Amino acid sequence: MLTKLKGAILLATNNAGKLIELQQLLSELEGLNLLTPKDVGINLDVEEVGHTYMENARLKGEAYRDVCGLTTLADDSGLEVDALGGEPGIWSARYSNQPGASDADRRAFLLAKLAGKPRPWTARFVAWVVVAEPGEDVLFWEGECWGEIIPEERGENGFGYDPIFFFPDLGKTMAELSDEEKNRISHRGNAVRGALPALKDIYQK
Ligand code: ITT
Repeated sequence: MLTKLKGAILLATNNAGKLIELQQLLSELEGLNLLTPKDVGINLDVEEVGHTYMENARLKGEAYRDVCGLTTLADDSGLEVDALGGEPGIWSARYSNQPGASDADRRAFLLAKLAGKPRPWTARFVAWVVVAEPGEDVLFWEGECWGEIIPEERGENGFGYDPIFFFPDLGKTMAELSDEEKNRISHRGNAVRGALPALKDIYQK
């Protein structure tokens, strides 16, 4: 159901793939102006020094909120592979042995670590979404989805580890899903759907 809302929310991410997904997931809040860091002229590189997704999501949400003075939504997320004891986890964006690594480099690094380990390589994606409103306590939601890592890349959509994250029930990787299909089952989709009622409350005040 569409809800007419007035106001603006800053989507505090430098990750273009995440940004597109957040824009789609929040589009049901009709009338809400979804702003990017570029729209408000902010270029922040928040140091992710937290020990949990929750802490890092809070660091990002509060930093952007404090600079722009707008209600801000941030996401901290990652991939956890059971055979690697939950790695890369909060290090997912930095999982590599080379500076300036790309998403493809990180996927190759992960697969090299898994080589020789018995399959299936079960894994989950996790997302923590925060909403940081000026003058209010920060609100949090968590979302997850389960699948397995496969050794060959499949699909062109999405970003990050999507081409090697496989859903056995669907017979597809995350990168073989359309944006809508991914959002319906993804960790980020699940977390953002949790946040929608609170966002409606905030903007209907
Ligand atoms: P921001 O902090 O600016 O939002 P980031 O990419 O650095 O961007 P994170 O610190 O939360 O964000 O790192 C999340 C990483 O986890 C991301 O860079 C991907 O490598 C991986 N990841 C998270 N969600 C994913 C998804 O939906 N599909 C594929 N990989 C994902």
